Amino acid sequence: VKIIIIALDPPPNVDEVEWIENRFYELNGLVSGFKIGLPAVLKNGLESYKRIFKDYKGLLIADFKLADIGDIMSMSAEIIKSYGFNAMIAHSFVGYSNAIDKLSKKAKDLGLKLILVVSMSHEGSKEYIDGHLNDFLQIAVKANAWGVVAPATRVDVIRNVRSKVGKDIKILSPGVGAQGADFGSAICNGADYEIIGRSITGAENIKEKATQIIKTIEERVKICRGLQ
Ligand code: BMP
Repeated sequence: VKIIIIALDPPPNVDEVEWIENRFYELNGLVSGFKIGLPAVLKNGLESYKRIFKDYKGLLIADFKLADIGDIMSMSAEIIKSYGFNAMIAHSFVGYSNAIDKLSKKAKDLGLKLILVVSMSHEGSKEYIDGHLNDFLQIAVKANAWGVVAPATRVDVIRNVRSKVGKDIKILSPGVGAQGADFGSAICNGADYEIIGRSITGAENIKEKATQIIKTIEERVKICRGLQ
């Protein structure tokens, strides 16, 4: 079972396209999918990524964290689709009416998976975002979201999300590795996927590092699920 999604965020001072292409070829058979964020596209646009990911059958997530009125997010969704993505991430704090409702309908029409941020992995998530977790989860359920993002750095939040959304919504969880949470901790607490960036993409031997981390996760999950 593939359980990780690679966050492709090229560091400064590299050729973004080459950096991504190299990591895609190294990792593509090992992982569930890839997530592309703003650092990858702000300089060079999306054109080259369309070529790199052409024919890729895994998850290809556009992580531009859309947060706008519904009509404008829907325009972005059309462009996201046209570049070959099959999933996109939006913030839920914009609310349902004339925002996520429209985006959700557009996602359905386009065949794009909609993933909503309901909590975040950094400290500041506790300042405002986490106080609205229940509201955001209601939006995710109403919008028929394919998935939600919840933090590996606070596994109590993942447990809470899982207890409220049931099994139907995927939980994608960043925060393991570079941000300090243990590999496997998110899945052990109810997440479906761990999103991993720098601890794999910054390694000297990317493939070896990914293989090692996946093994660590699998072993930890076996133990926490009581299969060993
Ligand atoms: P890393 O493993 O390098 O910390 O990468 C985590 C990835 O997850 C980054 O692409 C970041 O944008 C994303 N992310 C996050 O870290 N926390 C969140 O709450 C939501 C995210 O999308």
